[in-house]
Amino acid sequence: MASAAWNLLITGRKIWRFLPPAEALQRGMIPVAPAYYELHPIEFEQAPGDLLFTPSGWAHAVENPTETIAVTGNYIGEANIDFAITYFEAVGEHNNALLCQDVKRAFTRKDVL
Ligand SMILES: O=C(O)CCC(=O)C(=O)O
Repeated sequence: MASAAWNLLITGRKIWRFLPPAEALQRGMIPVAPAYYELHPIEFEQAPGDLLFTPSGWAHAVENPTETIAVTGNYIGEANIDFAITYFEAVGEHNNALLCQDVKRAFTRKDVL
C-alpha cells in the first residue's frame, strides 16, 4: 500500500477496482493517506499489453476472470518515501520505516551526490 506499482499484463484479463486514498482512509482500510488525489472509485479492465500504474495509497482489489501472466514491480522513490515512512509508522512496521529513513538520508547527503 505504501509503494507505487506498475503492472504489465502479458496474457488474460484483470479487473482492477481502486479506492482513492481519502476514501480508503475514511473506511479504515489505510491509517494514513498521501496529500494528493481526491477522486471517485475507479474500475478498470486490463487487457494484454496494458501497463497499469498504481500510485501510493490507492487501496485496490484485483480479479482475474481468466488465467493471467503479468509482470509487476512495486517501488518507493523520492515522490512517495515520506508517505511510506508515515504509513509504516502508522501500521507498526517500524523496521520498514527506519529502512526508508536510512535510504532517504543516504540519497539526500550532499557529500555522496
Ligand atoms: O496482479 C495482481 O493480481 C495484484 C498486484 C498488486 O496488487 C500489486 O502489485 O500491488
